[in-house]
Amino acid sequence: MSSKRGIHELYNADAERADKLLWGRVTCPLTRRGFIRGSGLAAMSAALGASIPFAEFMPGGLIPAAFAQADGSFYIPGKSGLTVLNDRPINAETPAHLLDDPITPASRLFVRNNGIPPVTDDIDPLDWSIDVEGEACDRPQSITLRTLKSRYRNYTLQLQIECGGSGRSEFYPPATGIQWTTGAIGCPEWTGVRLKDVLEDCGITDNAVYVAYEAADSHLSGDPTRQPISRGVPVHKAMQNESMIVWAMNGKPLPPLHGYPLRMLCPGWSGSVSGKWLTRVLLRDRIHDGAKMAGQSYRVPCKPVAPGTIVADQDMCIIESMPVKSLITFPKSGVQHVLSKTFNVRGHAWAGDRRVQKLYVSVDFGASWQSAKLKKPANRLAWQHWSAKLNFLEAGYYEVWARAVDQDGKSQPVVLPGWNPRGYLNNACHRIAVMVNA
Ligand SMILES: Nc1nc2c(c(=O)[nH]1)N[C@H]1C(S)=C(S)[C@@H](COP(=O)(O)O)O[C@H]1N2
Ligand SMILES: [Mo]
Repeated sequence: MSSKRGIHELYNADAERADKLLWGRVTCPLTRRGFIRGSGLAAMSAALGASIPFAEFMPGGLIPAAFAQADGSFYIPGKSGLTVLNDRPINAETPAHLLDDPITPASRLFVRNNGIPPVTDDIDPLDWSIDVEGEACDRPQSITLRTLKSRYRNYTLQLQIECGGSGRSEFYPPATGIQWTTGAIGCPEWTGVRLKDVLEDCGITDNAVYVAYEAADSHLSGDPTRQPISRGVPVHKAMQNESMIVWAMNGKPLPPLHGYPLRMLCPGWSGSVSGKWLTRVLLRDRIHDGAKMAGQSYRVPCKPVAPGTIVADQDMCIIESMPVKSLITFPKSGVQHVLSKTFNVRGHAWAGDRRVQKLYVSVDFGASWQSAKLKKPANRLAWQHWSAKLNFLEAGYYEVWARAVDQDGKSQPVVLPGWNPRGYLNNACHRIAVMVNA
């Protein structure tokens, strides 16, 4: 069902098609010369993290050497092991077993791009500026990264970011959009300033309703008047201590694919509200009406519907907090295990805006559950680590299932949650296969 494919597979099947899908590169049938320009070139540059002076001579149908590993597989520079999804530009997710680190390294954070990222290899990041303005702003200002760093208190927090569509591939009838499995989630450590400190400094007024971002990436159509995405959050979410403007991830400048040099971060909500390559912060006196705010984008039916129902736009409500979820990150699904030994299993759990209260595991397809050890988060809105020791009574095929319950008593569903037209918010239990040998 899934249209997901490793990029190497994509190139093997049809290199020219792969080229076209990923970079919009067209190969001339006579000369075998590839033509890459405009947005495709920008996409490849963004993936490489540098401009390509001799791009006009680059042959078509070749995996750029920087993307090809010694074993013949493909990776996005700095993204070894991620699954590249069949879409343009780069979108990639992380297999569950590669999310085992307590703090997600940059190399293992999923990538979700709605447009073509800006090429930023030549900029001086400290000169990058954002305009803070809008109907609900008394003192509009243009603020450079240099000023952000010095004028406001700096904070470092570990915060989860998850795409609203993570898990989409499991819905039936299928939903259009990137066919994420479980890997559009990560929890790095971020450094920046509180959004609320900036908003207060810029004179946020009582009529403020929404805080939104605009960014430097460009629309896939190439039309400079269109934005790929411009979303936001209600003021109460923007004013939380964990809503930030950040310039660093895990102690290093943001990687180009993750918004270098500045991004907004409103953790716990759909990742789409965390604008990368930030250029403007808008204080709106209404619900923001930027790209991908209206229609069916990042919305679910206000009332549950039967699978396959066509829902009118006015009956769709904006997604806010993500639901309770968990992952089994160790061992990898398909592991072989010796019956006499104890089986150690672990992972993370998170619950959008809320805390995770309990984590249960099952080895009998959910007939019975036992409590796992669950740690506190490093700080509010960071995922929580869990672990359990299990024993099996006889050899055979097992599945280990994990199920988290949040502070409000809401549990992950064992099967799928309510169907919705765009396939958001799938928080079904994660499971792994285990072969127990005598
Ligand atoms: N400017 C801009 N910001 C953006 C996006 C984008 O395409 N452009 N994608 C959004 C979506 S849908 C998600 S899920 C997250 C993904 O963040 P990441 O790529 O750093 O993991 O960024 C969000 N911010
Ligand atoms: Mo997303």
